[in-house]
Amino acid sequence: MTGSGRAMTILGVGCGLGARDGGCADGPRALRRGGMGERLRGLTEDLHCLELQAPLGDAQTVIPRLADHLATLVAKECGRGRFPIVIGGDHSCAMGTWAGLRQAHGAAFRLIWIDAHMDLHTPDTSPSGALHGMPLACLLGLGPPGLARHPPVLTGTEVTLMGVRSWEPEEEARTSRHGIRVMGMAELKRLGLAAALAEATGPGDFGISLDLDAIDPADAPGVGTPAPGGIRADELLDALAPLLASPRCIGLEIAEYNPHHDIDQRTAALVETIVEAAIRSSGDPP
Ligand code: HAR
Ligand code: MN
Ligand code: MN
Ligand code: MN
Repeated sequence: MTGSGRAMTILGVGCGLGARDGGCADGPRALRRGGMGERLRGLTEDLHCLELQAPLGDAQTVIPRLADHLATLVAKECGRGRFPIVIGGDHSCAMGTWAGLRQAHGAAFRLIWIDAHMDLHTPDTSPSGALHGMPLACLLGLGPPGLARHPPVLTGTEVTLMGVRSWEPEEEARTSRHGIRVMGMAELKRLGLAAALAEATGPGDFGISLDLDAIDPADAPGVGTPAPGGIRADELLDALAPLLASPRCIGLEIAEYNPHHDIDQRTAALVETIVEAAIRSSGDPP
């Protein structure tokens, strides 16, 4: 099957400075060396692949700059009518991805944040100081200068957190304070993933930020902070494919792929399958 209607750009972000285990810096490169780009190019006439590599330096200096750079690139690709797929790297890339989409996309959009964690820390509440525990807070305008997005990229009521099962009390307090909808594993099981996703997207435009640690470690072992009891990969793929096919979907981010923990390329294959779903489904005219 060839011939996709939607032009796409994959932006790899080789940065692990936001995580304690920085191995996800090698994620985009490992996927490229595994031949993902060539295989995907066989599915579509119009796929571009870009790769950013974090320069040497400390997280506090490098990550804000990288986020600004990524935001500019994402906005540029969107402005050219291309669908952006950002592949991390640790989840701090989200500060750039969604800032760029906010810049480029005229209308409001909802964000579905699929993650075992809430990523709602600020430096004063974080137990680890790791910046990949903070990107959602930064998008809401919280956190230190340089990291907090001003004006905020999103308001809490535009965000749904899905699959969370590991958080600190200060993060939970922020979900209430900002009106963030939280769907934990029990609720996902009760509603079913497809219905939960439909509720999260609402009737308008939406983006998807997928932290691979939301998926059960049995299906996605290649992450730095695995959390047992996650979403099964098959269910996620089934529920996600129709969303990726929707013209209302404005962007996709897949973060935290850590090739050093992968087993039999299981996680790499999953990343590729998700991107492939986005490409295959894009044959429908908008
Ligand atoms: N909440 C913990 C912290 O901030 C664990 C963070 C792990 N974060 C991620 N992001 N993998 O999704 O220290
Ligand atoms: Mn995350
Ligand atoms: Mn996570
Ligand atoms: Mn739109």
